[in-house]
Amino acid sequence: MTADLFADQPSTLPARVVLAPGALLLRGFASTLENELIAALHQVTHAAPFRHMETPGGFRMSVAISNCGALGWVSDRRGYRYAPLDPLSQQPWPAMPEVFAALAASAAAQAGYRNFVPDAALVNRYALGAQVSLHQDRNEQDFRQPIVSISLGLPATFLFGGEQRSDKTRRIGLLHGDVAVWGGPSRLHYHGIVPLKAGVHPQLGAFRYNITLRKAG
Ligand code: MD6
Ligand code: FE
Repeated sequence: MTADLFADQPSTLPARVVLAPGALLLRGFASTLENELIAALHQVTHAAPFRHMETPGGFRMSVAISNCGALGWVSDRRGYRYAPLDPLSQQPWPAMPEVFAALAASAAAQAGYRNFVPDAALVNRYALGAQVSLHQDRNEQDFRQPIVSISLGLPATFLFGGEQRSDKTRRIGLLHGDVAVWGGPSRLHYHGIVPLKAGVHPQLGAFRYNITLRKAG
């Protein structure tokens, strides 16, 4: 039956999902660029290897991170912030690959945010069990600027809440090639990622990667 043949195809999911006013999920928006994105991801993380940062509270983050662009998001006992140098190498972060910036600008435009020019791309790597607990993204200078988030590799469940940590959360599956654009009235909404389930992705193995692009400075 036709319905069964196509039941697992992303094309049966809605192409655009409004998560909240200002927050839009573009299903498969990165799919045609997957090879370029994966090559750029490997290039960046070869130059600035994944590492587990320490939280201000002294915990080791389960997600491994890297960055590229003029600014990189870092965490240590002093807090969360953007820094121009990789604390491991004391060198500038690798340049932002053109494919990251171009995809981010085009996704942002789809959601109505024009002229988005990211200066920071945080690369997250999730292994089995890695998670990000509910948080707000508030280390950037200008909350009028959106955030663009690209999902690659294994699927994950995204939690999306409201302005208060205690607000009810919605669960959304994020798949390889999905792009979320996030800003405006929901820019400071709480969100997180539930612990990654086991799996093997044909190109990316046992991991989920997320590239989050921002105009941080
Ligand atoms: C992740 N993402 O998808 C974690 N933050 O791995 C985030 O924390 C996030 O996807 C702000 C906007 C979009 C995001
Ligand atoms: Fe976030």
